[in-house]
Amino acid sequence: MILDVVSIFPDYLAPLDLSLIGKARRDGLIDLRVHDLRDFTHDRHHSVDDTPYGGGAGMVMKPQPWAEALAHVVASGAGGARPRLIVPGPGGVPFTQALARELAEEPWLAFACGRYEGIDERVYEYAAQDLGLQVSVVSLGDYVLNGGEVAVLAMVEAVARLLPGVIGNAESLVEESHEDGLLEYPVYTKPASWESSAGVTRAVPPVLLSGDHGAIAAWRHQQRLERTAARRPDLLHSSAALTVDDLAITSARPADAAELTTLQRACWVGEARANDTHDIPPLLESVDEVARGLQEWQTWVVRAGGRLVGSVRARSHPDHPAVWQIGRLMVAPDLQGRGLGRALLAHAEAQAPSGTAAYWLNTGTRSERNLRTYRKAGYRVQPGEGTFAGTVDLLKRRR
Ligand code: 6GU
Repeated sequence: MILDVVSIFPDYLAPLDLSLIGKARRDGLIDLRVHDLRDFTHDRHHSVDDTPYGGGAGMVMKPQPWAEALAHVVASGAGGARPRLIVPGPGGVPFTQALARELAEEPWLAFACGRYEGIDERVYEYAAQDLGLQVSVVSLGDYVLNGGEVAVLAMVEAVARLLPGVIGNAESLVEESHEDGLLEYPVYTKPASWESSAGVTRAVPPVLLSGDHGAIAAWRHQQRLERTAARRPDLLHSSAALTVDDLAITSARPADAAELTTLQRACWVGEARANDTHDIPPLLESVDEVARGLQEWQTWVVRAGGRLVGSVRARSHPDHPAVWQIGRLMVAPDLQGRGLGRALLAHAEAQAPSGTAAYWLNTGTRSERNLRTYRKAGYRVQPGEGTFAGTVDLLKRRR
């Protein structure tokens, strides 16, 4: 990968000669070239900045040195190749592991380190329109640095370590914070029992010494969840982090009626499409009607990060008490396919009273996805039309 960095402080990038990144450079995996912006000035004072039009504090970087520097970088490319241009700045899109992975796929990156109040806006237009570069303004986070150099150090390290051969053990790239939406678990090494100078002895969590790999994996997963909840609760809301094991199924409360109404509408739109009708109660019910349903059925809900993401309800059949009716099985559209629906269904079955002989379900004749799920769970479609027009009933014997 080719990396060009333009800065008024080229020495700032010296740390990139160290450690794994320095070795990658020596191994030829990274070709890093640092350019001094002042080499592209033509006045006696090598000035790169001037006062802002429209007034205001600070100085703005002039367009001419930047245009020349970027043109110089682009001219070094063979056969029409162009770098992707990254401009570090607090006003950019967030730099994330996902963006690092994206940038690691690029053959050539150029970084333009701004200082002061920023670079004249026309430089961005020039880079995009005249030089034909894809330009991305990228921020490390919600705080302000004096210039882009420190950000480039961070971004180059995050990107370079993803390149094949830079890190010896590719597995260590996988088991990492931010690779799958959760923070990393705590780690320990020898000695198993360690006494600090103050005379306090601290032991490694016993499970890590147990040799029980299943128990260790479960403990680590739990630690990751607790850590993420404590330090980065925002990450738990992202569906990437969610698995069925992390979610508790609880009884619905009357106050859930409004959210349930929203969720069931979202979930039954697909049913309306598949069955070519809007005449489906869960699609049309008002909040009051959903609230009444909560009185007539036992209803369970699943929340993820405060958000209601799934539900199911059940009751003994009013005329056939040995039949346990299950209905309104729903999972938020963005979280389907993770086993949440199957877990809710199993929960509803497990709540059946002891006299139950069979579980009963009902779904649209053409609701292929539901039918597949229910068949897999052991339900069989009953002959003839179901309890409601355009539906089929399904039954599963209780074992
Ligand atoms: Cl990328 N640059 C500057 N100057 N300040 C920042 C930043 C970048 N990210 C956060 N603050």
